[in-house]
Amino acid sequence: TYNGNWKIDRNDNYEKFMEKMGINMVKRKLAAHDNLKISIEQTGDKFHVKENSNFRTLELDFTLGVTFEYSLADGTELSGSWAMDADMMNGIFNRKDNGKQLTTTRIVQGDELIQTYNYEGVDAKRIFKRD
Ligand code: MYR
Repeated sequence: TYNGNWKIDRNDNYEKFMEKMGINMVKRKLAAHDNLKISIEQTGDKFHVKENSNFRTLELDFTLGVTFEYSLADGTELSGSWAMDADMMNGIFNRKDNGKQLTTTRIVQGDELIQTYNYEGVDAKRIFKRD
């Protein structure tokens, strides 16, 4: 289950990913140590997510398969949706500014939640532990 409180433990290739996203170096350095915590409450196909980091606090609701809007901490706006594929969440989002696609997955493996990201051929991971 995805339910619970998760805090960032480590990143893999996240700075390169952010660079591909066009995020400047100062912001990348800050974002690599953002102390991100996410809290997930799933009820059927509905999710309530709380996000807390050095940058911001926000809460959002989404339903699997239903398009919603999401803004990154730097203001980049995305539109897309999550789907559930067996035990894995698959997200397909598009940037509103340039139309390019960002894909993301979440899976719980052991005591870790692993989120992957892909943008324009660059992959990254953020790995969370239960908080
Ligand atoms: C959620 O389920 O937490 C909200 C929806 C997440 C949408 C996709 C997030 C992509 C985040 C990419 C971070 C990139 C920073 C350059």
